Amino acid sequence: MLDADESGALDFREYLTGLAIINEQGKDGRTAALRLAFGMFDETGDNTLSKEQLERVLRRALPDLSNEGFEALWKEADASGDGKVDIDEFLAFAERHKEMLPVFRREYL
Ligand SMILES: [Ca+2]
Ligand SMILES: [Ca+2]
Repeated sequence: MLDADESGALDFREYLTGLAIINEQGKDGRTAALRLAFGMFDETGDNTLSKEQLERVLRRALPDLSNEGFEALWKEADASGDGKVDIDEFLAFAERHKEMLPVFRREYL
């Protein structure tokens, strides 16, 4: 199933540290850090996030997320509907869901 290895956890912590920093900055700062985060999430290096990769990220941020809730977020994130989330889709999704930043921070930092 999900490839929950140790390097994935470390990457996520780095991502959260980045989020904590960018939360105090404007959109440009968030965009730069979110690009870095996207690169860490994209373990396969093909510049897209699979559904499984995004689900792992969102479930750590939102432990109570239901399957239906995740499906709704996934459909929103994958705006083009091609089954992958590219960097532009990821940035747009993150900008619409800034409420997740304090959730990440409270749970993991
Ligand atoms: Ca990928
Ligand atoms: Ca897409």
